[in-house]
Order: sequence, then structure tokens, then C-alpha cells
Amino acid sequence: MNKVITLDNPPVNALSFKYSEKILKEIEDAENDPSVTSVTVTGANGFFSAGVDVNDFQKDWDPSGTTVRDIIETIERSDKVFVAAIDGVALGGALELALACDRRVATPRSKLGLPEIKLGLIPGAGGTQRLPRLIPPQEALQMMLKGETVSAERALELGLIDEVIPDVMVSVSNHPEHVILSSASSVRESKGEGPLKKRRVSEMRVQLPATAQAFALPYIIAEAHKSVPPEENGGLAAHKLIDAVQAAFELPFPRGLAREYRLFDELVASAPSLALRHLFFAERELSKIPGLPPAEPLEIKTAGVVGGGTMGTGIAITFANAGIPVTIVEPNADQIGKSRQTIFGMFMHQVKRGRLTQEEAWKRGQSIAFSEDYAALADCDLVIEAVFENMAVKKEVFGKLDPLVKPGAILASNTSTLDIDEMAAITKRPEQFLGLHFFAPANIMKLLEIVRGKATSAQTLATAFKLAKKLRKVAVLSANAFGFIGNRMFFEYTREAVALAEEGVPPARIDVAMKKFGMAMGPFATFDLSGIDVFWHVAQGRPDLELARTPILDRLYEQERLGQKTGKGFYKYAEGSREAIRDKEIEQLFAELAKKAGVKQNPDVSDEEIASRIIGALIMSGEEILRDGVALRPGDIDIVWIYGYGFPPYRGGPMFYSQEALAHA
Ligand code: 3H9
Repeated sequence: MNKVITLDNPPVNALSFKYSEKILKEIEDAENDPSVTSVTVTGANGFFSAGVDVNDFQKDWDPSGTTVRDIIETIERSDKVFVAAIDGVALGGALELALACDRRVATPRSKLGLPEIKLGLIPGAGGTQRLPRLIPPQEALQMMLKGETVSAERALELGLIDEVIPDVMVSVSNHPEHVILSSASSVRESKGEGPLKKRRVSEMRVQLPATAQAFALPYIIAEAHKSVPPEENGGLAAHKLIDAVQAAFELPFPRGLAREYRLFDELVASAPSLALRHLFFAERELSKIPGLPPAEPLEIKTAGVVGGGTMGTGIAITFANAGIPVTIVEPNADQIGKSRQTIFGMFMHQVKRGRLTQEEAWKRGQSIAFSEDYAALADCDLVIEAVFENMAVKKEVFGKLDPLVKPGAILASNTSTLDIDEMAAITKRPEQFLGLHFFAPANIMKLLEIVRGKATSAQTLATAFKLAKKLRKVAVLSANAFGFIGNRMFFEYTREAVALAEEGVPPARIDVAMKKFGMAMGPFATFDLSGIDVFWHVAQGRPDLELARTPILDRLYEQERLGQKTGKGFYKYAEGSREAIRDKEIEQLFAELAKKAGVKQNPDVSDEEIASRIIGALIMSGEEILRDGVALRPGDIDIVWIYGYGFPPYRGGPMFYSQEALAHA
């Protein structure tokens, strides 16, 4: 008789300590029941399972209690045949459980992966030892290093599963026998013969590609180490993962497994993993808004964008990518031409890269329409304004839009600093008004700040969060305050960088120190990328801003040193190149300005001191934002800085970093 064991622990069937105990007991019962000859493990709630419950690591991870490892060891010892029947997501410890079974089958919609690296961990229930034995070892290594899922179809190609089965699993709980019959009858060794036999992955040998010689192993391992960041810069888990896979190549299974367990248990307590787990939970908190009454989100079926500049075009591409038809209103025919070209170029690039088929690219391109007339937006469910960052201009846009766009539709501004309420007041629908602050390039950057005006309704906010998910953005709620969360902090961050330059530290050195800290880009390189004029314009409107009081912005603006776009900013750029070249002129300019203002020179600071001053300013600003209620939680700020400003994820974001630093002070 076949016994079906269903993982059923809503929402995602996570294998917590407690739930693992229950499953272990079911498996032991099956083991002790002589009438049971085979066991099918499957999942309920539309998932196989998301793996081990990440909450368990937050407490004291105690592998001596019952974990998925015990379940797997029991399966491994059993003489009965185990089949993993996967429908939906099978991740982490759950896929490791499937790897310990004798057969694996999955429905076409299933996704399988070992994403532990994204939490700063490695697979810790045999995954690093079994996967390289089951599928080509280099594929196994890459799959675990990237932490990405594979489709059922790809899993079959790789040999990770034995068969893709149709939708039989969907009805598994109603017809438990059906699954094993279906899978068993279709996964026989040779069609139509005999019952399933044991086939333990742990007893297989790592299969090197036919061309590889014995010496290929050390080469593969050495190359892998070279391909990941250094241990101290976010690469800790990756290096440990490679060590564990090396053990799979070189050691007998039990010894390799012991090494994996040890490395995993070490990583659970490591600083990068704590930081990445903090971000995992922070990201899932984002849409939980305390005190907000529940509201049914509206469906956004069509969208409009006012302004066909870089930002408007990027926003339109984002909608097209999500399957939402979008109309760009742009009065300038030249600009329409440029926008069309950007869209065409971007989709062609995707086709060249093999990310989109020609047909799909064409379809997406066709879903972006252009018009010179606001009336084309009358039937849109949402219209986003992406015109010049100036209050008068924006008010004029909303003054025209509001009477034209159908009642009930949402109006949004893509402003990065301006007052949402002032714009909403122009319209007769302040409840359906909010800020949707995309980051440039809008079709690439994952961050979206949702800015809540004083009248923005719960339904409008719920719609924005739902839309963000569809657009594949990470949405963070901000109150309506100057610069919202990200840019307000960015001004403090850059002000401190400028202060250091005024004290005689070359901008290029400051950037190097910040990159060493882990920032994706230094502050001066960011100035040059965004355009000095952008900051200069913001400063004109906010003379109270400390950054606005530093004379350097005025001087650069006067000299038309606007950054990459003019070939000169805080760096020099060769014609057509984005490579920043250190520029002594800038250092002289800083020296002159400092002399005039009587700023004491102190160029001999260490890299650590540079980072600690700049990050310190960032943290102070974050604390202020929390006090003012602009951000809901420290974790929200962390997410903004990770996804919008290139803060290193392995440090958990500025607020988490400061909390950790305090804890260890
Ligand atoms: C591991 O397995 C270690 C082993 O190798 C070794 C052990 C010895 N734990 O994302 P969603 C919650 S490490 C706890 O909004 P979706 C999530 O917090 C683990 N909770 O939905 C949320 O809760 P709430 C390796 C989890 O449909 C709810 O489920 N596994 C876990 O967009 C819905 O989540 C991973 O890293 C979990 N493992 O996406 C998997 N997973 O409603 C990480 C989810 O209270 N998870 N929750 O806010 C995912 O990738 C996605 O959540 C998933 C669903 C694709 C499953």
C-alpha cells in the first residue's frame, strides 16, 4: 500500500521545528506499518513547501531538536520507496527532502530551488551533497550559488526530477492513491515492468562531464571561488557553499554531509545571514500598514503617463512588461521620437539577450501608445505624471488631467521631493491621489516609494501596493515630507561626503572608501550619474537644506560640469564613455572653496573613518525620519536603501547596521 503524506502548514507549508516533528512522526508511522510499501510526500495550499521556517533561525537555531534533517535521515534509512510529488514551489529544506526521496515528479507549474544563499546560508539538509550527485555538478553549483529556481521542464532536463506529470497533483488530497499510482506507473525503471525500487541519491557518484579530467575538479573549485565576492564583502556564504560542494566531490557522503551541517550551523550565526534574514522579514512587512482599514484594491487595467522623458518612458516600459497597456502623453514630437527609440532599443536588447522572444517584444512595444492630447487618458484607471520637477508645472498638469480623466481613476505624481498634498489640492479627488516615486531607470530599479497624502484613501493605497507587486517593484510607504524617505537621507549622506571633500579628501578617494564599505557606487559617482543640475534645482527650492549651502553645487552648475551628460562633473569622462577619471581640477576647486570659507584641512583620514562619517550621517537622518513618522519602521528605511541606493544587503541596511554596531559596541 502507498501512503500519502501531505505537507500542510499554511501559508507555505514551512518546515518549522514543530511541524517537522509532526511529519517525522507520520514518516515513522509509515515506516513501522508493514502494509505500507511506498510513501508519497506532497504538499497542500498550492505549495510543496517553502523549506525550513526562517523564523526558527531567529531564535536559537538548535539543530539537536527535530528538524528536516531528521525527516531526511529517516527517509534515507528506510527500505520503502519514497516519491516526492511536487506541485508548486519546492524550496530549500523542502527540495532537500525531495532529493532524499527515491523519485521526484512535478507538475509543469512547479518551481524548484535552493535559495539559501539569499539568506546568507547554504543548503543545510544534504542539498550540497545530493544535488551535485543527481545533476551535472557544475549546474548544481551554479544553481545553489545563484539561489534561483528552475521550472519543472528545466528540472527534467537536468535530471533533477524524473518526470513532469500533468495536473494530477492538484486533486491529491481528494484522491491520495491517485498520485502514487500515476507517478509510480509512469516512473518505472523500464516502462511497464515491476514496482519501483530504491534509488538513493546519496549512493550515486558525482558525474563529471565526459571531457573533464581528474584535474578539472580543483580548477572548477578555484574558478568558483574567483567568481564570487570576497568573504568580507558579501561572499561568506558563497565561499562556504563552494567548500561544501568540494566535499561532495572529494569525500564519502557521510563525511561530506557532516561538513555541510557544520558550515550551515556556523552561517546561521554569521552577521551577513542575520542581515539578509532581517531584510527577508522587512520586505514582507512593507505592505502592512498599522491602523489602515481593510480595503479592496482596484484593478489597474490601463495606465497613462504624462511626459515622455527618460522617467516617463521607463515607467511606461514597466507597465508594458507587466502586461498593462499604457498611453504616454507628450506634446513634443521630437521627444516622442526619442521615447519610441528608447523603447524599441530596450526591447531589442532583451531579444538579443534571449530574455524575450521577438513576438513578445513586439507585443509589449505595441502596448505602449503615444498621444499629444490629454484626452487620450480619459479612460485610464491610473495616470502618473512624470514631467519636470517643478511645482507650477505639475499643478498645471493635474489641473488639466482631473476634469478629463474618468471619476474613480487614480492620479499620481512621480515627484521625488515635492509636496503631494499641494498637488492633490488642485484636483477634486484628493482621496484618489498619491505619489508613486519610481527610481531611475524606472524599468530596472526595484524600488517604488508610495507617498501617502493626507487625504489618500485606504483603497488607493491598497491599489498601489497591489499594483507594485504586479509591476515587480518593492513598494515602501512614505509620508508626504520633503525628499520622502530615500532622497531626504541621500541629501544628508552626500552632504557629509561633500564636507569630507572640503576638508581636503579627494572625491575619488571618498568613493573608493564607500565602495570598500560595500556601496554599489560612491556618492560623487552618483552625483555625476544623476546630474549635478538635478541637485542644484532641488537646492534652489530648499535653501534650508545643508547640502544647498555648500558652494560646490553652484560652482559646478555655473561651469556646466553637470556630470556624465556633459563629460565633466566631479570626475572627467572621455567622449562617449562612462568611465570616471579622477580630476585634479575638482580637488583644486574644493581647496579654493575651503580656503575661502576657512574650513580646516584634514585629508589624512582612514577609509574606515570616511565610511563611518558618511554612514553615520545617513543613520542620523534615518532616525530623524522615524521620529517624524515619515517611515513606518526601521526595516522600511533599510529596504529603501538596499533597493534604491545600492546599500550592501549583507549589512542589512543603514538602520539594521547601526543597531548591530550598537549591540557590539
Ligand atoms: C532552509 O530551508 C534551510 C535548509 O536548507 C536547511 C535546514 C537545516 N519561513 O513571500 P510571500 C512566509 S532556509 C517562514 O509574501 P509569495 C512569509 O513571511 C529556507 N515563513 O508569498 C509570508 O508571511 P506573512 C529556504 C515563510 O507567494 C508568507 O509566508 N526557503 C517562509 O510571494 C507568504 O510569503 C526560502 O528562502 C519560510 N521559509 O512567495 C523561501 N517562506 O504572510 C523563502 C515564506 O506573515 N520564501 N514565508 O507576511 C519565498 O521565496 C517566498 O515566500 C515564496 C512565496 C516563494 C515561498
